[in-house]
Amino acid sequence: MNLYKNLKEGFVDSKPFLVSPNSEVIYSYADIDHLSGLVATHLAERGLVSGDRIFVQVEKSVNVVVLYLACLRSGIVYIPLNTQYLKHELEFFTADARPKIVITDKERKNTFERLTKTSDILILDELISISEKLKIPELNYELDEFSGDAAAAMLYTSGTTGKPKGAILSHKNLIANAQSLTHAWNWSQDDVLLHTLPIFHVHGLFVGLNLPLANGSSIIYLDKFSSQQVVNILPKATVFMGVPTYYVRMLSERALTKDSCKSIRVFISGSAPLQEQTFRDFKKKTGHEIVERYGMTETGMNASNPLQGLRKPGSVGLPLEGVQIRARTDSGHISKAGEPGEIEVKGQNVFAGYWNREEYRSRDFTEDGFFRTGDLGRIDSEGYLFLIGRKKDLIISGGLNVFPKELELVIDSFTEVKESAVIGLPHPDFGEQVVAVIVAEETSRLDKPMLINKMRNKIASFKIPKEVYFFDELPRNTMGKVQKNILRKKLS
Ligand code: MLC
Ligand code: AMP
Repeated sequence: MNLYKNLKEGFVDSKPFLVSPNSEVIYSYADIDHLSGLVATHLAERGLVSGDRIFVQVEKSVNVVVLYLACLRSGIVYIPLNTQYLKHELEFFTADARPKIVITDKERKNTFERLTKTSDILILDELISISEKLKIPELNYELDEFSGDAAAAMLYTSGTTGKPKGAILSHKNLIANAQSLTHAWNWSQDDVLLHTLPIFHVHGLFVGLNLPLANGSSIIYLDKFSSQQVVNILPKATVFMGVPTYYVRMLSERALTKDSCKSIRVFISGSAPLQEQTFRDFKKKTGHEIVERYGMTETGMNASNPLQGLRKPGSVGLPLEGVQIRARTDSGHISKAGEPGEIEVKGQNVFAGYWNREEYRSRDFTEDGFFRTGDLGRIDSEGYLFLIGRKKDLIISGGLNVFPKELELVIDSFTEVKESAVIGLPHPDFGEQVVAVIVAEETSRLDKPMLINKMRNKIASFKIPKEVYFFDELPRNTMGKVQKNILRKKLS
């Protein structure tokens, strides 16, 4: 089994694969197949073999897509990293994953040189241009077969301990997800996806790339999301997908009208809760009901509202083909219809476990093989899943995950701070915003700008608190645990 081989069955050689915003064809399917073959050959000549791990921290470009495909076809484990991650964060990933090669941009080369002495560090654009010079006839490159369980990619997701964990996604997992989504969203060769998401997360990488690839459809490829640009380009596309913040921002564009959305077959939202108000406002303005779906790094996509049939506002829909979803109450039994509980999922899409954490398997999975998601929800009598909260202490800001524990560890390391609590509060643009509550040492003169400044060179900027409050003490329960619900109530 090889995801690339599987995707390739959908390729239509003469068709445009990547298209620029002004409709120029960047790569046809034949081009991308040839070029990714050359890069795979070049990586093999450099000594990379299937199972080797490769770090990729680069700005979004067409070259990253080529690299991703080259890795898939040769079995190299692709590990994308958010471009906002700084040295302090990368230090952990490098030590944990021990990649054979780091692929990065010129500007980041120095950082990695200081972090690792054992990994080769290559500049993406140089790698691609050297590979292009190989001029090896494309048919010389054979596609390898692997076990379906072989790792295709590893994506870091943080945890309640504050330490990130590498979720290993196999070729089988990614194939299963591309197939179930093709079916659920009726994807076809005629589709044109307007792609504006970053490609270092599940959403933009696996949903946004694998689905068009599996179906030979085209992608209008933008380096980043801009509501104005998106609304202008919508008439050239048939599908748009994004996090709820994208839809909130698009709603403020005057050019977003029923007419500008005429060619769109489906708008898809995920990665964070879509407010019912956004769903309704969008329908009023465009005539379209956004299809909300539910996924996560460890599982890919699990559920989606249907294309045909009722799309329930506030619900993330029905289980995708081949995915089982259930809820488990606090007392440990499987929830009845409507009864809230922790969401558990099982299917070919679900990962096998975290990198180097086999000992936690029994905590992460149930005895009968369901993954415990840490999300709280209820399933109604018609099988629709409603997410109602999270068991895990997690903030999702503009579709990006921030784990409070990680920030609390950073803040508490400052000598001016006695203790801290980080919480999420509603935000009109990002859905949730990061807020820090600080108990400062008595003699310290710490204020918000000083704190932010100190955090700036330690953590990615999207994690930096948007608000900071100073308290004399934190509310605690009788067990000594900080009562974040009280803080949330007080500050909202
Ligand atoms: C950027 N900033 C954010 C932020 N994004 N702050 C909080 N939350 C965010 N999401 C900060 C930057 O650090 C910077 O701060 C300032 O905002 C401006 O940066 P920018 O890059 O110009 O921002 P912008 O382009 O407006 O980006 C916002 C965004 C982007 C919403 C377009 O964050 C985005 O594309 N989010 C999508 C993330 C995603 O792909 N999630 C999928 C995860 S997969 P400063 O201080 O430096 O100025 C997953 C599974 C699933 O969850 O189910 O899909
Ligand atoms: P990540 O770890 O980045 O993959 O984020 C996964 C988490 O995002 C899930 O566990 C959910 O908490 C959340 N999520 C994804 N899709 C949705 C959605 N449609 N509504 C609410 N939360 C979502």
